[in-house]
Amino acid sequence: MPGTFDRSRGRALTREVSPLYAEAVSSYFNTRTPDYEAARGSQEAYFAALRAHGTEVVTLPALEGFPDCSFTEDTAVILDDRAVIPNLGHPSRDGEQDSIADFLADDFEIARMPRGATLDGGDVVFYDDRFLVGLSTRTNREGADFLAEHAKDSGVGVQLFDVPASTLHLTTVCSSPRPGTMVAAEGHLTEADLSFAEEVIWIPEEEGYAANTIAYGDRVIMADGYKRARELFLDAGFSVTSVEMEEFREVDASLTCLSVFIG
Ligand code: CIR
Repeated sequence: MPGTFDRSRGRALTREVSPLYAEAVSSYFNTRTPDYEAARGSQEAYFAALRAHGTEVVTLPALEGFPDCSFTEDTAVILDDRAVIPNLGHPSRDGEQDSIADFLADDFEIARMPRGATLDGGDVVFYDDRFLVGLSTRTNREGADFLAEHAKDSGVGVQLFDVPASTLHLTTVCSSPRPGTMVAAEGHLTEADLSFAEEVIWIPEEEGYAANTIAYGDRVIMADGYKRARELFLDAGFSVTSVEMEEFREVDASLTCLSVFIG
């Protein structure tokens, strides 16, 4: 339907964890050195969860010199037959998007951001008729405006949110698992922020990491180990698959970061 975000998840573009994973950017938890082998194991479990829900998982090799390269969500925003390719907001990550753009160029028209505009795909949450876009330490106004121009062509609106510097991305604190529904972490967003949604599942702040979900109809994939959030999803009529995410959380990454859906 024009003007409605397509939630189909036929193919996911992913990238192997970098052998330099121990050097991944980590601002908020940073309690120990991230472990490459453990992250690889979690990534395999994540791929298996996507495949179990019918997604074809396309995995590019790790990108030399980019410790965060497995977080492909940040490198492209897909809008119908167009891929918006941002300038990533962290200097150590800017450049990851080039090979993603090359890969996508076979199937998508590529729209590259002008210099000075920055955006991480992790600041874009897809809701039915709009993109929620976070203005954050990674995404600036020019980046959001560039995305908004392209979204307008597809009949999709953009609603901006201020993301405080203590939170990496907008997807760190919310997601939209099914039409009409938002999941959001308490203490980060307000009812007024999400007044457009028919239903909001509020996750208690101490389990806020679990507000980042990937869903297929009424089946939700969530991070493992968040008991209250799991109960809330079950109460809301979802069946639940969980994936161990601790090694990714260590570098501020959530479930959605590990893929960009491309069909
Ligand atoms: C970063 O700081 O850029 C990475 N360590 C984590 C990126 C997570 N990406 C995402 O939430 N979309």
